[in-house]
Amino acid sequence: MQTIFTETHKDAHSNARLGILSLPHGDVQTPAFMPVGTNGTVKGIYHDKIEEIGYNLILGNTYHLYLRPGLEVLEKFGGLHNFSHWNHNLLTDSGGFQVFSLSGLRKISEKGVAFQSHIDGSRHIFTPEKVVDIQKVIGSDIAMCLDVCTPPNIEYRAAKEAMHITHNWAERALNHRKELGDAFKGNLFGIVQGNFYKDLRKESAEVLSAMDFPGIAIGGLSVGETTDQFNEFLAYTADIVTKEKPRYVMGIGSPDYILEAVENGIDMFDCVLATRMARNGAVFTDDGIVTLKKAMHKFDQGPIESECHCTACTEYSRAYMHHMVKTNEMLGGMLATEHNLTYFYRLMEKIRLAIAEDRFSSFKKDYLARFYKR
Ligand code: PRF
Ligand code: ZN
Repeated sequence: MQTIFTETHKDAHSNARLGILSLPHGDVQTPAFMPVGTNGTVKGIYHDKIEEIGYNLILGNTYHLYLRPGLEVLEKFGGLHNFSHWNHNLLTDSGGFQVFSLSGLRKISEKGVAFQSHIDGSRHIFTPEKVVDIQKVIGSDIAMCLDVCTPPNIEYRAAKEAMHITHNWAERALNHRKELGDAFKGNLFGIVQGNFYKDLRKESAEVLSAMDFPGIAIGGLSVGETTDQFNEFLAYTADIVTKEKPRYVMGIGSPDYILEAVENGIDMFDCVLATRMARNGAVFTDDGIVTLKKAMHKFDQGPIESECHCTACTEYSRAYMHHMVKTNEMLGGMLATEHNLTYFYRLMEKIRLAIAEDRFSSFKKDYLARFYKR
């Protein structure tokens, strides 16, 4: 297996680390936040803008892209990079999570998962092999294994069974990936599960770490558990998962969760939070989340944030943003999206600088005190 990750610096007082992730469409500085582009587009923003902000790794979803536009279209265009005109890296989630959260009637067996489309009710089957094949057609730079993500508070037996199926699927996906050889340039990552049982988390982290994946994800966190539970299981699992490979926590993206993950040596994360909140007129600042809809912004001539370089902050007032959000104008959502993605990119830059200067823990403490002070 080729090494795609180099740790370039470790923080002196925590497990936070800097690294470089080498992917087919270029190197990515870590820790990295990845914007989510479910349907092959990050909602409410041009690809050019995402690139201009500095992102060179975004997400897509196998489940959605398989259903629409479908593999025939993607094949005809030679993959999602060409189809969507995105020339940087793409990571695709496997559908393991989306089938469970979105689709109707689903039946899971050792073989795979049968489900009904949330769009038209049509019936489909995902097997671990097929999901690798779909991600090959998409042309993913990082492909994810099909897994079984379970909600908190399920019984031990069910959690254990889901974990065993996930391990079995990981092995099959990896074997299939090897059969494809150089015909597929993407890196296949395994996913740790195990619900909220420590012995299962330990077993899953060890089993996945021992397998020949170029990177490992920790799944099944931030699925409705308490923050204390998230912190406890994140730290516990991260401590066991191999540190030789890039480590990705799936589906997290509030500043407090990102900082917690970075402190535990996590290199990558993704979340719809920044973009979804923007479409609802909620924008991130160092003093917390600002709800643009509120009447207090009606006459405010200042920008969302004076130190931000995004279009909203350099060209428009809070009052105009308030007006656009109140009138449901598309541009309001687009500008707020650009602001939030700019904010998260700058946050990651600040985090990387703090690690480089061995002051990550104090950065985290100061940042959280200010962000959550109200
Ligand atoms: N598995 C997959 N995708 C995911 C998750 C998971 O456990 C999560 C959990 N936070 C988000 N996205 N395949
Ligand atoms: Zn801004």
